[in-house]
Amino acid sequence: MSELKKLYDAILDGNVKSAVALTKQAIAEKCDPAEVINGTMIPAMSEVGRLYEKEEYFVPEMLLSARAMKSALELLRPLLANSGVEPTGRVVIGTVAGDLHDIGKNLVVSMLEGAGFEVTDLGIDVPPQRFIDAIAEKKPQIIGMSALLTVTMPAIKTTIDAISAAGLRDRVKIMIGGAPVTAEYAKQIGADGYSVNASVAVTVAKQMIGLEVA
Ligand code: B1M
Repeated sequence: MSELKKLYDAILDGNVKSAVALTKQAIAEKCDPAEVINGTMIPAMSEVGRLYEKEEYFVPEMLLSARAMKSALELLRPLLANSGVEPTGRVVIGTVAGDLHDIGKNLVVSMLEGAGFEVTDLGIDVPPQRFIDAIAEKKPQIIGMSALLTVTMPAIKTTIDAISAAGLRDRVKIMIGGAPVTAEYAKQIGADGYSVNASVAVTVAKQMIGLEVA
């Protein structure tokens, strides 16, 4: 499909309307959904991440691109499920108990989905038991936790301790993030990794499951 470059640009520009129209066209033309995602959409989101790291894009641009990516992905996801394409990896993510902030976490979700991860988003104010139940149910390789308040940061440790007490700690890698969180804090409370932003989260997640990082 000659319009794939336009789809790439639509995601880069955060143009939801164009991204949806072009994806519908690709589906109508029977393009391979995996090829559209891997060859066009993921590279577009990688470019968004690169521009963000170079400070040429900022959070608003990243949010718009993430929204365009998500809208296009929603159209392709049912086709992918039927074509037997394996996800890059599985992640269960949530904002910890007591914390209602989800803008950053949602960006992390979109970037991970953009990189081909299957993400289960538990939402906000997630108690430890829901993470534990999701490990049993979804069998993720990675648990992601977000906290935006200094008063909710300890809930990350409480959740890690609860996962350990449930005997599930060795089944998952744990990545944490959020404005007050640091790499040092991650080490201190026994998380496996920390990410400063949504684009680095993809790199950290890939490293956690032993994938090569470009
Ligand atoms: Co609140 N809030 N807020 N707030 N809020 C902050 C965080 C605050 C710093 C504002 C301030 O005082 N300057 C302050 C926290 C102070 C502190 O504890 N150190 C604060 C406060 C105090 C509060 C309330 C207590 C206010 C009140 O009611 N008195 C209250 C608490 C509610 C609760 O959670 N229980 C509250 C409420 C709210 C709103 C509901 C109004 C709203 C949230 C809406 C929503 O999320 N749907 C809100 C907002 C919008 C903010 C600010 C303004 C913006 C947060 C944001 O979305 N940033 C924020 C001030 C600020 O940060 N400048 C503030 C943009 C987002 C893209 O960045 O979330 O950092 P961020 O995510 C980044 C990285 O951190 C990282 O990647 C993301 C993308 O690059 N990341 C991860 C995040 N999670 C990750 C997980 C990972 C990896 C990376 O792996 C799993």
